[in-house]
Amino acid sequence: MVPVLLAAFLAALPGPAMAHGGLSNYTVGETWYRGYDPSTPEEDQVNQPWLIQRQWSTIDPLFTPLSPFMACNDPGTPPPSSIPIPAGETITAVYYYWLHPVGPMTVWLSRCPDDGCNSVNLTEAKWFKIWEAGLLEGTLERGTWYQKSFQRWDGEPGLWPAKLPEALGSGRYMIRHEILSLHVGYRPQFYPECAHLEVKGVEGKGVEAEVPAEYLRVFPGGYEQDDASVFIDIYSEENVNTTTYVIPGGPIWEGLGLHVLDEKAGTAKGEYSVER
Ligand SMILES: [Cu+2]
Repeated sequence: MVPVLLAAFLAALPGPAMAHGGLSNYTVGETWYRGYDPSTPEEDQVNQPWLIQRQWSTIDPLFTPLSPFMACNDPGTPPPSSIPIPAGETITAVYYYWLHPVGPMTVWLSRCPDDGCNSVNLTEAKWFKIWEAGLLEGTLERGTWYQKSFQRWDGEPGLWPAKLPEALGSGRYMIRHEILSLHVGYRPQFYPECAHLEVKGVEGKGVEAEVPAEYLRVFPGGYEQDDASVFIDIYSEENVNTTTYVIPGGPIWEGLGLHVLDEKAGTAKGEYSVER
């Protein structure tokens, strides 16, 4: 496990000219963990001991929830390392130049076998949602989505903190952050990225004990092909006065001691710097 200092990231940041985006890296406390960067040569990253994120080859989105890469993006190749984190701790996902304002954001976990996450067949992995945020106030088109509060035009990172459940069992997990952008009618854009976690939590708690089956989803398949929250035109006449939005993927199960929506996107300045 090789935590990378902030300075090393700043040297390797992609330029602001990108239209789409993705999850660059993660912080836990004051430690930064470096993710994959599609704008850096693959051979400089894939087998590096610092890599804790599954590989994603482009900042472009997936345009259908039926994509075989819905779980962990394309190609989703597993990393050599994982992020050590206690149950109940907050992990912050770091995005650069995130510009889209509309659509839900969700965080999911999948428990891996005891020998780790590398052998997991991603299209069979079972995920449970631990965090979500959608429309905060107002109408679909003119209201405020959490995603908008996360949008940054100044090149500063957008920070997305999410707390792991307190009663999570010890073991290996994948964490999946998904942004769904809905700014084009009936043309959803999915931006999933996954990292590997080594969670220190409740000892001896097996995979089956974690979450009831009805809360588990598999990707692709986790969203219905005709899900009205996915295939939606926020600008349509029928939605002019719509002030509610159901986040796809089903509810969060709070049986793991999770209290949702008590955290807002952080600001970049100072909070996470290791060089104060
Ligand atoms: Cu985009």
